[in-house]
Amino acid sequence: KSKTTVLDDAAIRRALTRISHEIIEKNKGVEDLVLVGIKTRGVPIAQRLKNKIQEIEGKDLPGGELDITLYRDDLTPKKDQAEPELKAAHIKANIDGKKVILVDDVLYTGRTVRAAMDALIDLGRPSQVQLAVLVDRGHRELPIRADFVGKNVPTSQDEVVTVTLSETDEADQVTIFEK
Ligand code: 3GP
Ligand code: 5GP
Ligand code: MG
Repeated sequence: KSKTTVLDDAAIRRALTRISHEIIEKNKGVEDLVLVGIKTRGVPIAQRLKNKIQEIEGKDLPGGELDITLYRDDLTPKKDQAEPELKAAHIKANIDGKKVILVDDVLYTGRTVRAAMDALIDLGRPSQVQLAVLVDRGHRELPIRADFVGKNVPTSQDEVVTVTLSETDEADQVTIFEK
């Protein structure tokens, strides 16, 4: 099947550099920001943003990670659909009154982000939650949008977006192919 590259390593680097500048601009600095990556590939993306922001502003932001997994709700067997649920949260920073930036690789239905926001609100009371994603592939099922987007990639439901990163895979690349 044919695979199309939508972002190569240079394009990913440039997109994350731009998003770092946008985060700093939107927040008029980096005061009270906390970067939280959603596993698996949101975590290295959050780390790269953290490193870039450190380079630009000279400040080391607190970080954290959320593990959201697909959870089969046995209470509603009729609609056999997996709903994302929190598996684990590792956020050392106190998020009360902080501006939390959630980071993920792909934004699709929005259900993962909804579960992530639920988890955050259980952990404290952030003053704001923002969302940064490398790819927005559309098809939202909830009223969720990203504040920072690496690339909007219009897709059909039959297409799959593959994100590989040097930290977890062999190379930095975003490709799209038909299922
Ligand atoms: P990630 O944990 O690094 O984000 O969802 C589990 C993994 O499968 C994800 O990796 C994601 O990259 C990949 N994936 C590829 N296509 C899909 C898809 O259509 N839906 C979901 N939920 N994950 C997908
Ligand atoms: P959502 O909950 O918005 O439907 O999906 C978001 C999560 O599922 C992201 O963490 C992402 O990793 C994964 N995901 C959904 N669709 C895709 C896709 O087409 N490609 C990849 N790589 N991940 C996807
Ligand atoms: Mg992901």
